[in-house]
Amino acid sequence: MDFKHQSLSIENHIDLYRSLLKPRLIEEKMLILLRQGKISKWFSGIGQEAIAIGVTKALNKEEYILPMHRNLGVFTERGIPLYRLFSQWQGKSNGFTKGRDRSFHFGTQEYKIIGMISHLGPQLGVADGIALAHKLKNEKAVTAVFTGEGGTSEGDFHEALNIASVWQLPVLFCVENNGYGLSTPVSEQFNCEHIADKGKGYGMESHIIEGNNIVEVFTKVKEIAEEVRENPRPVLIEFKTFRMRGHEEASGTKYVPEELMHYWEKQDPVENYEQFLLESEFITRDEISKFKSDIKSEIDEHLKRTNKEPSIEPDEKLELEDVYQQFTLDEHPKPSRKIEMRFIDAISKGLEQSMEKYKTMVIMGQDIAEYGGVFKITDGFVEKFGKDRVRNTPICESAIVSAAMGLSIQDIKSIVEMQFSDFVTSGFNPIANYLAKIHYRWGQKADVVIRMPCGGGVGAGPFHSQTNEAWFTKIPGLKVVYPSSPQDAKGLLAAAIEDPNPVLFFEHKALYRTIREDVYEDYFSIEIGKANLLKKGNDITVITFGAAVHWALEVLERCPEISAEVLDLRSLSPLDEAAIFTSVKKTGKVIILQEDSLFGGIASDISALISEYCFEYLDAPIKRVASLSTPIPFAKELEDQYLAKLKFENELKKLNNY
Ligand SMILES: Cc1ncc(C[n+]2csc(CCOP(=O)(O)OP(=O)(O)O)c2C)c(N)n1
Ligand SMILES: [Mg+2]
Repeated sequence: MDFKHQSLSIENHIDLYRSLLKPRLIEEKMLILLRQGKISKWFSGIGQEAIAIGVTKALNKEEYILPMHRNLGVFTERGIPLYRLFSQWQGKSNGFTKGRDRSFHFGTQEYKIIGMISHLGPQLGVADGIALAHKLKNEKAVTAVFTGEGGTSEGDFHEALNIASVWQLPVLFCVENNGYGLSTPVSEQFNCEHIADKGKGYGMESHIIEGNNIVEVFTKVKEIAEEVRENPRPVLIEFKTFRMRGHEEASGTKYVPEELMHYWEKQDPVENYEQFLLESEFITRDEISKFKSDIKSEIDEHLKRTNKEPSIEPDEKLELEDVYQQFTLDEHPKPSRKIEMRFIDAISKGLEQSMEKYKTMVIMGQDIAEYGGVFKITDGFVEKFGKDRVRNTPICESAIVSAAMGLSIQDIKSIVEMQFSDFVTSGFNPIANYLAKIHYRWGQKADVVIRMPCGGGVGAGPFHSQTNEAWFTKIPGLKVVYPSSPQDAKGLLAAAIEDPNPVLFFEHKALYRTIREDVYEDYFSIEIGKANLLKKGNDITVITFGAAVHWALEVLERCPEISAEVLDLRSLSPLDEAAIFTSVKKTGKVIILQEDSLFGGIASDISALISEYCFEYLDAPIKRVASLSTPIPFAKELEDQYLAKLKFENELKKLNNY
């Protein structure tokens, strides 16, 4: 290993060495604690420290780093007090997640570190979003994100690199190729010689760096970072290194051939550098001992502090409160003038007004720029707001949702348009695991609205007709809004955008051009979580939402003899339980109508809530009416049979006569 470099003074070398030593010594201590059962799991970075330290040193303190599970050096190099790290690993309240998530699964805005989620890949797209924010704000900054070579097999890697290249985002994609992903050797992970070779396929510059050589890592990454700050673009960097211990401590290294282990033992980044410093007479053995004992006393002192900290006292109320960021809607003068709008116009106008209100807000989606989106909702937006803010995306749902997360980390609101709500499956992972959980985990907001054009009755078959709200209503941390009228759509969309929490905003396609009403022309908002009593009655409560609201109203028009209340939920999470209970207690009979197929839909939970809290008031069994338990079919005859719409009248009459 060649550690000579003309740009480095002796002081620089010593500084690099001390930094390199710290994670090594902390780890050695942690391995002891692990054996004593004092910490839960440990992902060792022994042998790979030069990468985390070198990259972190090459960046400015205000530039974001997104580390992985072996990157202790990122945390130590950013100067996080050790007791806070120890508290985090021991699940104490002084850790970064108040005991809610383990090991390196946390971020901190204070130190500009955005920690991973277990799923690995989404980190890469989040880095895209952070870098996009720098680019939009004209800031000269790079963002570094880490992944292992195993993680590069995930679709997120491909999507994130592709987006970064198409948008020329200043991201350093740092791949630590340590030979194994758990027990899987690189030969079973990918079929090319170097990961760096993939850069070409993305139209991206790439480099191979000797990852165990701190001098090479630091000087090369510093040079690349300096260039990227001036000339923003993504760079793929493959660091060749090796994982010297098991994937985590329990999993061992039996599957690693001995000669490979021996080869890499000789490449140890700390020992080799130490040897070089001694041979160059930059440092003496006494100085090395002193550095080591200083670090060891720091570790011991901070451990004592962590150990003195009491264990967490569980507080259910606090846990529930932290799932969402608390907020109140902005006050606006109530507009007076209403004009007739179709559902689609209300959404389009609402989006436009929020784009005016939030000057940095970005909309991202497929074909939404010049083309105006497949439903023409953002038609004309490019002319008004420019292409920086109205962004066509490649077909990369997952990394775009992750990028929206990255924008939120940089305090920029964003809206992601799913072309059809059905396609959200391709972006499900970051929604369910990143956006939904991040506030609870470490208090970071995910200020993203995901627009979901959904629903059947349009003859579009199983992949363009689903109403998939139930996939999200069961995930704490998400809000789910589902308006049925233009006025609600406009007001709730404004509220969803004001809300710093992630909101899934369902827009039923069949309503876009069929439903019209007078809507406030100027900006206004409607609080999320409040149902709307559309029709008063005495005998039956009809609970529904979305297009089904119109199905119910149509039937009730035909059946004037039935005195029914119609409760339009508007928001499914949070759910207006109070409004549901009030109406059911008044009428004593309830029918819940949902467009989705029956099992596991929101109707089932509403039914459970009513039986639990209103049982004594009921005069009849609760009735759920939903679509057939098949995928939604294409042919009109089959779709009519599938949808709950035609079943509703009969079931309503039966319940009325009960
Ligand atoms: C989506 C997903 N699949 C599988 C896993 C389980 N898993 C966690 S880490 C890991 C190996 C990662 O290998 P690599 O990216 O090379 O990183 P390394 O551990 O070698 O640093 C696996 C399979 C996971 N966490 N997430
Ligand atoms: Mg690996």
